[in-house]
Amino acid sequence: MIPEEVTNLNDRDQRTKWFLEDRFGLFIHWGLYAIPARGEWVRSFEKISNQEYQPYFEEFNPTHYNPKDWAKVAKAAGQKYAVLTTKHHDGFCLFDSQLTDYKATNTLAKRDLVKEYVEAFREEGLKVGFYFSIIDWYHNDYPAFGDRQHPMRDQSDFKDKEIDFDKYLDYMHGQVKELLTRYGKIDIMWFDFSYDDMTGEKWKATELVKMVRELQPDIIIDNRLGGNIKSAQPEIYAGDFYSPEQIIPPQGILNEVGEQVPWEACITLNDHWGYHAKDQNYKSAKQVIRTLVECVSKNGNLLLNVGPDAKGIIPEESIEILAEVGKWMDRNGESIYGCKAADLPKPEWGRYTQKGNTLYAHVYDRGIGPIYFAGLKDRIKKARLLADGSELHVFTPWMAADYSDAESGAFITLSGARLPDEKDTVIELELFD
Ligand code: FHN
Repeated sequence: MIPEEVTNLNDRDQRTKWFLEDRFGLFIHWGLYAIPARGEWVRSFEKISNQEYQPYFEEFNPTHYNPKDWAKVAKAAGQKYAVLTTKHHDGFCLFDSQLTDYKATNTLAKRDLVKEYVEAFREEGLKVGFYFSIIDWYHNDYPAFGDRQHPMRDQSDFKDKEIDFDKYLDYMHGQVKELLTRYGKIDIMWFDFSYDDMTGEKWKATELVKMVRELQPDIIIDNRLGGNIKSAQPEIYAGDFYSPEQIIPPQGILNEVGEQVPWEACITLNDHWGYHAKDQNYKSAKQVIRTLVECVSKNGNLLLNVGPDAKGIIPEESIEILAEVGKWMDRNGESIYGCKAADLPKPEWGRYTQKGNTLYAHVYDRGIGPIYFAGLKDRIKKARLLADGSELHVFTPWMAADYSDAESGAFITLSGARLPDEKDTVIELELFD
């Protein structure tokens, strides 16, 4: 019998089935911080008080916000789910919370931006997730003085300020309840983030997660409430997936007894989560594709971020990159969706992903001569170029016969000196049972 305070790993496996199928999602960081346009941590980095930040609340009016456009961009990119910041650390609510006046419906926008996001993304067939900051720099009862990152962390007039943290937790839990009862079925709850002693039961995390699971039994939760998702018996609040950030783990994520742990790397398209007007350091579509392949080749997901501007528009650079990724996904998505690591060492020329008896060779380096598949001699039933379905032949050419271990390898010759797709040429290999 699994104690109530421990995650039931079989239940977790059931909850995350769709997540391991979908593999690719869109992260959206949007809020008042799009106006100063220096990233979502501007309040902390520049020690901006609530009063100094208030003009952005008064001004916020995203006249061009149309989440239907956002949903179409995500769908065309091959993304299957999205996660929107319903409230970031600045405490501003994009949803019509009844627990605060600090919300989008009280700005010139006069709209429940979360409601429109949920409806638009569902209409395009994408699953919807909520990012929710458990940190709140606006709330009167959130610890400020001496905190690691609060904008007022070294303001002396906050030093002896009395706070009622339980009152803050009632507010925080109450907003989670609003989000999970007002917008229909929600697929992901993306809490962010625990630090120092602000972790686990400090947030009353067991109570919070029990409420989440009662309200939305199928929802999946990230691991940022605290606890140890890599334990053999993780706390009930340790989450359903591990959430590396701005990094791809060296290999898949295993728990302490060697069992796979679902994981999702969250990565920015440039160097910022929230809109930053001067940040033009965008990754290429090739980098994004290869990052996605690397995640899947290690049993993981990719949550790729965009930061819309103060008008509600996703930057053109982001849209162009996502569109190019989408063109590749149109032809090669089978090598991503529902795939996982192959039981083969990483080849020199690229990476493998696998789904059942079908192996996908992601060839990045054309090299010279035939492509060599170590360990696959006599195992390949047929080979096709995934993008166009064209037949490829598996045979050992005369010049390859000298390979010392040619007995265990297979060879496929690609015509020409360059790869058909320099970003990632995928060869579909149907293996014998
Ligand atoms: O502080 C946040 C940050 O602004 C951003 O939301 C990332 C995305 O995962 N999470 C926190 C930093 O780890």
